[in-house]
Amino acid sequence: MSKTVLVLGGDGFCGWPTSLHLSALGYEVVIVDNFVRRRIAQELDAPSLTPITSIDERLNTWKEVSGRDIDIVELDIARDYSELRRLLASVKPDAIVHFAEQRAAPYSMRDAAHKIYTVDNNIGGTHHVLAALAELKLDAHLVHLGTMGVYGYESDGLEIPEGYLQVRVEGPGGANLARSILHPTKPGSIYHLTKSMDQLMFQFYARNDRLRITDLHQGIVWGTQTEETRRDPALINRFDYDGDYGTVLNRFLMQAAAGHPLTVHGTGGQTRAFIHIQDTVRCVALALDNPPAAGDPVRIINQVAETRRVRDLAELVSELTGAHIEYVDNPRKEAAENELAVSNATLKTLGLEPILLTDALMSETVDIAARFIDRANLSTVPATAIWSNENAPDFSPLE
Ligand code: NAD
Ligand code: USQ
Repeated sequence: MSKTVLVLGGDGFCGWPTSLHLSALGYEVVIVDNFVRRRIAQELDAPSLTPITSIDERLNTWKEVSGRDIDIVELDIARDYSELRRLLASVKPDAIVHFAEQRAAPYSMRDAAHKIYTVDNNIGGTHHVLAALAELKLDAHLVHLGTMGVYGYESDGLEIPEGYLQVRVEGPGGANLARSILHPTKPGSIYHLTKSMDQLMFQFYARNDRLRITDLHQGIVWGTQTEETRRDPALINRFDYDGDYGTVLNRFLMQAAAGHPLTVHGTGGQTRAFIHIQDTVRCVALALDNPPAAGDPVRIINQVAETRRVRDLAELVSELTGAHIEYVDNPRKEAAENELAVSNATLKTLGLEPILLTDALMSETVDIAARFIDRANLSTVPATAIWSNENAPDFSPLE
């Protein structure tokens, strides 16, 4: 019998292609989304560069090309606990993939209203899912999308392990005691802070209620299309390029297509982890296939293909496209230069052969950006959210 999976946030950049991939693999997929990402795009005046269709058109097209149904439930998981509980009680999913959080670090740092929204939405939503699973005594495997950025960025080159740190501490009478602790976090934005807080909730519910939880600590996702979203123009994935939601490599590729200089923050010495969207969907499927047992600690997996330095990425894109590089003031508070080494042993053991950055794949993304460049609002390209409290406007754009 096929398994049922709820995809929370299944209309978003990672959630949509994952929903299609899981449906293609034979899962019965139910998307849960409140479409806040589409409203935030309006707030920022920065719609997806690609012309994404309505959720109904997306799902009807998928039915036409694959013969498979995906259900949609419009629900705010952070604000409507009783509806979420009712849904879980009636669907009784085998698994839940949780993408439904506010995921842009700059957006989370705009002002107090955006900080509060990000914390309420992300912590509230995650906790509602956990509380409902515990209350209903459902044995669904929860796969959450976390982030590499919870650990902060040091310069000593220590390899970041998968979630836990084995430490030895001095105990009573000078005894040398071993402990396995959650790797300490050092979040660099309110958004990353919410991912650090998610981790403690997962640890509590895995221990107290024996929930089966996998937390995928993902790097920066790049690219747009996957095997399934390429099957029809109406299935196209979203492409964010603005100063809040655009992530660095996709921004550079879009900027190259627009004839805009590549906006390197500071010296571009920040080293970050990257993964292509095609691998995101594969990794989620691998995680679903390999759940922890009830009573196990949270399974933490680094979902990363490779690490790169921002100025090196800019140089690669510049060589490929001829784009000019501009070093701009860094609006963030982050180390000017850092090293980053990350273990991705688990996913490799599970069979992932990570897609690495190639000219061909970068060119595909530049081509997509070029095709839709007339849709871009270039005034939204500069990153305007600054990591300080000065001049914060007093309004809540989401009301
Ligand atoms: P996204 O903003 O494109 O998608 C998130 C989706 O969740 C949107 O469709 C939004 O409408 C929905 N959503 C948000 N709050 C909700 C709520 N309260 N109730 C119901 N639906 C809600 O983001 P994304 O890029 O697809 O990221 C998905 C997840 O993956 C996030 O948790 C993010 O932290 C994580 N992640 C993303 C990246 C990346 O580079 N995009 C990297 C690492 C981790
Ligand atoms: N940067 C530039 N120029 C730009 C944009 C960004 O130099 O035009 C720099 C930033 O200063 C930063 C780095 O590039 O040092 C990465 O920025 P980003 O916006 O690509 O990534 P980040 O804010 O870390 O967030 C993104 C996703 C988030 C996810 C995270 C994974 O938006 O949801 O959790 O990547 S990670 O970085 O591993 O934590």
